Amino acid sequence: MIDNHTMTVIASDLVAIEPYEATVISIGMGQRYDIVVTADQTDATDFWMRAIPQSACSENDNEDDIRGIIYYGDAPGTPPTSAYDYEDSCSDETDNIVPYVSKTVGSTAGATADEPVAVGFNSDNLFKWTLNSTTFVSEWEDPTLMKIMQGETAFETSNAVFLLPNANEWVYVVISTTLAVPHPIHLHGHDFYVIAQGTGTYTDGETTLNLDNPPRRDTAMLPASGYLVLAFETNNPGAWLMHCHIGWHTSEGFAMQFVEQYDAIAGITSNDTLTSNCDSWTSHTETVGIEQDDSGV
Ligand SMILES: [Cu+2]
Repeated sequence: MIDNHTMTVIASDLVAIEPYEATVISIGMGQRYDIVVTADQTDATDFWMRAIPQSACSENDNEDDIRGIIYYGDAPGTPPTSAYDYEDSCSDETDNIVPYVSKTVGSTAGATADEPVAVGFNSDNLFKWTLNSTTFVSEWEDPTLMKIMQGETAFETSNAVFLLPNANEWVYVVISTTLAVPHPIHLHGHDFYVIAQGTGTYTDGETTLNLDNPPRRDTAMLPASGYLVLAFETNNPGAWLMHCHIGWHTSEGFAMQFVEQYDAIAGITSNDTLTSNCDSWTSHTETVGIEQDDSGV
């Protein structure tokens, strides 16, 4: 928020939306908003811009002091302004977001990924997150794209691969949790459609899906003790990671990957670039002595 100013929000995660006015925006980790602010105030020349960690989903010893100064004129002074009221929740802006270019989601999915979230200790007594019972571990020395380029089709369970072989069909991803912890869910390779999001239990065929121009973005909140249903169309071949955007959750295995249109990937991937990137990484890890001691993401 910027004291005394109203923001016009024009894009969420770089997707243009019907502009809306806001004094406060709830931003989940990994989310981005584009805003327009008009410098039209006459009561003061210095204003606090505030980032306030919401206590419902974070802990921060400095929560009142994450601030900057917006000033009119040549030099900043100490702002006399005070903050807008806000609701301390971990909610998303979903209800405000209407993409400018309207798109409709297919009413039937060619594939559905059911991904319940859980947490616990693994056989090595390490604290791990799981999606559909799997804790993700990447193989730095043999990454998914490399396997695909070499024609390998058998992935380790811990690679947490969900295969989407068919082009141009709709995929629904149902992510749910019974734990009272919200998670910002981020997907690479697509602007996904947020077709359902709420607290409680998602029930196939009963929970209402919003297929008519829903928010389209790449990070959305899985509410605490709730569900998030995403959709995307398999129109972008690749190996795409989906993960929680809380860093230590990802480190603890909260990730999976979609291998989309396996047969089309090799034809659009430069083996030289991939090999040289991987070689550089391998020699860097050896030179610096980096050990992979977590999921590797
Ligand atoms: Cu998380």
